[in-house]
Amino acid sequence: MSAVLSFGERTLELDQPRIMGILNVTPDSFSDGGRFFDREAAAAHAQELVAAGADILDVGGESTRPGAVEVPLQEELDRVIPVIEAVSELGVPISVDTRKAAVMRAAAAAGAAMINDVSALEHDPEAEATVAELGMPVCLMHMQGTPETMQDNPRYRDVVAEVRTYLAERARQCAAAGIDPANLLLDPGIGFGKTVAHNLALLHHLENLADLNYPLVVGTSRKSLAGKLLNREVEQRVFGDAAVIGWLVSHGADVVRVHDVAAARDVVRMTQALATARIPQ
Ligand code: 7PM
Repeated sequence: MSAVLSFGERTLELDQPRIMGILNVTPDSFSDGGRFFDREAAAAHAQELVAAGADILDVGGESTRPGAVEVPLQEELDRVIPVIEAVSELGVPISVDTRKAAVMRAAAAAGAAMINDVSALEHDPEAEATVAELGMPVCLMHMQGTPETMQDNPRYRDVVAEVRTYLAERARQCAAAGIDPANLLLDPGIGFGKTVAHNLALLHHLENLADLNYPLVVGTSRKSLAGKLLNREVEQRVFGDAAVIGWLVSHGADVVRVHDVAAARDVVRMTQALATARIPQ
């Protein structure tokens, strides 16, 4: 039996790999010099992602790229809340990528239906209780260190075992804090305090994480994995990323978090057709 995510009256069955489209809310896409993201531009981009086959839209106003410093609360609110309001009527659940409880609350009030926290609800001491109260699905992601310094010298004794143990433990703690286990999704956090070798090991052993029996989210889109392995600039990573998505969905990923939704949709369909093929009678 496949898991089902429930977003208020809407549900999303994870009977096939689902696509989480990343909605751009970066400061360089701000029209007025940096404070308020252009609602029209966001809505247009969101519509494209949905038309291309996105099952969930992920809106994040906090850059967690390596070296990034924390965004002040008000600035993060100014970035994401107008965008969530503008896109929450598209018929697709909206996830908010944030580590702050106040942003989670405001995003939910603006129409968000899911929380995506790269700190697995550890950054803000109020986050666990907030998510328990909101009663929404939440993605718990593994990260070693903090975005500012995480890529300086990532080290593990056994990256697969450590990420697995961490995610299992966070799931247990979140359930103890009152979050319905049916609302938990797990994510190995590709690129978050990990070298290319660490990322490859996690992807190679993805089944190890899939068998924790929570829906598994994985995001590799445009990350330095394909960048370093193939020596490609950000805009030239589509084929590398497509290969990774094929691997992910044939090794237990339930949700792939991507920028290029149309490419991901095709890869998911082809991989599913291959994985479920039978000899015709
Ligand atoms: C700049 C560089 C901005 C990198 C943003 C990023 C993940 C995530 C991100 C992930 C989940 C990106 C990252 N990555 N949430 N948020 N899983 N659940 O490449 O892998 O989008 S931010």
